[in-house]
Amino acid sequence: MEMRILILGLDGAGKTTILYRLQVGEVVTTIPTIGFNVETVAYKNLKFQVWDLGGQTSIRPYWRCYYSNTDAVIYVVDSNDRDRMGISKSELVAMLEEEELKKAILVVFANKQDMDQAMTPTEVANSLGLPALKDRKWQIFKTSATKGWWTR
Ligand SMILES: Nc1nc2c(ncn2[C@@H]2O[C@H](COP(=O)(O)OP(=O)(O)OP(=O)(O)O)[C@@H](O)[C@H]2O)c(=O)[nH]1
Ligand SMILES: [Mg+2]
Repeated sequence: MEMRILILGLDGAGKTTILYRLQVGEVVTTIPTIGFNVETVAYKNLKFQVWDLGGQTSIRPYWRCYYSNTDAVIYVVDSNDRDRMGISKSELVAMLEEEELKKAILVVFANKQDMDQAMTPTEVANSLGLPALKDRKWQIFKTSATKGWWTR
């Protein structure tokens, strides 16, 4: 059985870096994603079809074209981007209201934790309003896609 996973979040959050970290275990040089990247990631006897969508303002409206049959969403946040935490929250809230994603698991990556001024995962969770979510399983991880680690 193959699980379908979407990686969403604002532009520059680190989505593409995470996708290739997961797939090949390396940091790749990225350019802003126009459209999407999709890769198959195998882990033990599991197979994931992972979609990484572009996060720029003008292409966020297309996220919804990819929602159907999604098992999990990895929502990536640049933990240093305090000024846009509110925008990130509204995009997340709008996404979670979509009927097609009602059963999807939400995993938040508080990314770029290698930087000095990073908000803590608790601060990120609160800024995104995660504690107030109803009928949604969610989990937050602190990650550094470039350094290559993630932890609860
Ligand atoms: N310091 C640091 N930089 C990171 C980390 N993850 C990604 N970056 C950098 O952030 C920049 C943007 O990363 P991308 O993976 O292209 O971001 P994206 O979310 O795919 O952006 P869009 O495709 O525009 O939506 C790149 O220069 C990455 O190297 C991280 O954990 N720490
Ligand atoms: Mg990208």
